[in-house]
Amino acid sequence: MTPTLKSETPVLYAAPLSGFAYKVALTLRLLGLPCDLRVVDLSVRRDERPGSFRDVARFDEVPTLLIDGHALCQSNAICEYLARRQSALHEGDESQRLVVREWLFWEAERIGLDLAHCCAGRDFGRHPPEVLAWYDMRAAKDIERIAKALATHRFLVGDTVTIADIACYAWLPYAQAHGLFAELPEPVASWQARIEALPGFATPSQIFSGEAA
Ligand SMILES: N[C@@H](CCC(=O)N[C@@H](CS)C(=O)NCC(=O)O)C(=O)O
Repeated sequence: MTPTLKSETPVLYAAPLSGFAYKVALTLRLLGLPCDLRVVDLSVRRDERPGSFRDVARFDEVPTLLIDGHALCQSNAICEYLARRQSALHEGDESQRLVVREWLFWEAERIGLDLAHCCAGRDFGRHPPEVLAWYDMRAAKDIERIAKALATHRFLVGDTVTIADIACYAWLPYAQAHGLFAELPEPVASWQARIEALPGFATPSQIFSGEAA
């Protein structure tokens, strides 16, 4: 499939259990950008997935977003593109922009590994218990890191929500659905509530059931 042109509705290839895909779907919603959500069945072998997805998914992964003639992959790269395109969900000055990027790279290295595996380990039951415990321990440290950053301001980079917050938040509802981090420490609990009160916010189940369309 040819990536969508500027005038066309973006197409988002996603999967309901993917916090990475949810991150992009949520960012689109917060930016008020409708998308055509196409669910990819990740239980199907990679080489047997629809050609329309395989043709555009550079890493064979969701999320992949077709927008403005591009086929974009990697959730944080996609969020950066969307924030720049819409001039929203990012901080104004250069030093804050750089801090947003630092958080995006930190998220990819930590939450995108730790919380993602806490969830995948429970969803698919393929992680040995000691491996799951290791991810749980690291995820708890990630929450501590977020708590430290929020000690002095309302969001991770100042008092305005940015894609850094959305990136670091996206796996949290999935972990909580598994009973993890149900009792978040302050100030993380208030930060979560602030994100969930943003106009356009929708939960993973609202997005993937079509309830939030
Ligand atoms: N670093 C990527 C991670 C994306 C990723 O790992 N997606 C998983 C689903 S959570 C996937 O599509 N895996 C391909 C497969 O299961 O075959 C991002 O941030 O977008």
